[in-house]
Amino acid sequence: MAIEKEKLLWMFRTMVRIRRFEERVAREFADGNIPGSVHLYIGEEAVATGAIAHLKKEDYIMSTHRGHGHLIAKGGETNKMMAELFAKKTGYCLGKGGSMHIADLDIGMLGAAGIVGSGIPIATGAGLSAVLRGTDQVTICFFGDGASNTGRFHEGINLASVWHLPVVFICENNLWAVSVPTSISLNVPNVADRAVGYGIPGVVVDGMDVTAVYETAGEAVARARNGQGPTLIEAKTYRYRGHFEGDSGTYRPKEEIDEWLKRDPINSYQKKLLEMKLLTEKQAEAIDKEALAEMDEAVKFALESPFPELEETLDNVFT
Ligand SMILES: Cc1ncc(C[n+]2csc(CCOP(=O)(O)OP(=O)(O)O)c2C)c(N)n1
Repeated sequence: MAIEKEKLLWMFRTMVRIRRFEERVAREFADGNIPGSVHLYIGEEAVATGAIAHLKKEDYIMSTHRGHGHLIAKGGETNKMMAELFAKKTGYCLGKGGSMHIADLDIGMLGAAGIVGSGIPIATGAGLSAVLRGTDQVTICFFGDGASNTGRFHEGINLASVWHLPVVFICENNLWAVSVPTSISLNVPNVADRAVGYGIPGVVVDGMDVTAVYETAGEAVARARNGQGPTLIEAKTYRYRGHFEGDSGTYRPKEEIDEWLKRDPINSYQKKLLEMKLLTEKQAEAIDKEALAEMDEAVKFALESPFPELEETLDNVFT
């Protein structure tokens, strides 16, 4: 699949922006500016980027507790996301939701999801709604390897399969669900192997290679848009940080971490673009500088924004 230069550069810029956003969140969390819990996406940037690169604004994504990268790739605002993490009134949920409740319906981002696996049936529902309304909207559903061991995985994918819904299920297999390795939680080599039980295609892709993700997701999105039903993609990837900020991650072998660090999705993609002469070192530096400035601006916006007023505590609280 030939990829246009503009798209190739968008993917580079998007991955850099996600990385710089997450690094800044790590710093602000350590400085005590972010209450609650945050789960960072560093290392997994190629998955959201390569897949969402195929979506239109009106298409949907369903995210997870590790959702900042998904929102950025779908076109979300880093100012509003940072403000939400800082619990400020200008944030996506007016400062009351935090990292795991961010949604942006204007760009089809249906929401992060703190309950593991809960996004899977929601994505199936979004797919059903597109069919009932007669639109060609596609939904991409992101979830982890841990989520693939919940009942919601079976229920959501089975229904999407029997109703041929336009949903692409993408398992971000980073090998660990908190401290539980897939070697003791899965009795098949790949999560994608489970697709056979639903009669849909199951594909494994290198989640550290954004162009590989782009190609695999492209076929799945096209199938979904053409009424051919769902696909289960498993992107093999790795989270560089602990499960959440504050988790030292000592349960993971150092050799394993080192191996995956060598395959950094941004470094390897930058190298590829330089070799293809689609990017110069100078342009790469400029993109990085821009991303750093964007995150400075996001933090400034968050710091300068007010907290919600006490009288607003129960506004927009439904349950
Ligand atoms: C239903 C439910 N059970 C347990 C938890 C606690 N928990 C939060 S994240 C997580 C692991 C999720 O692993 P995975 O789906 O592989 O995603 P990853 O964190 O690796 O991105 C667990 C067990 C939860 N939030 N929801």
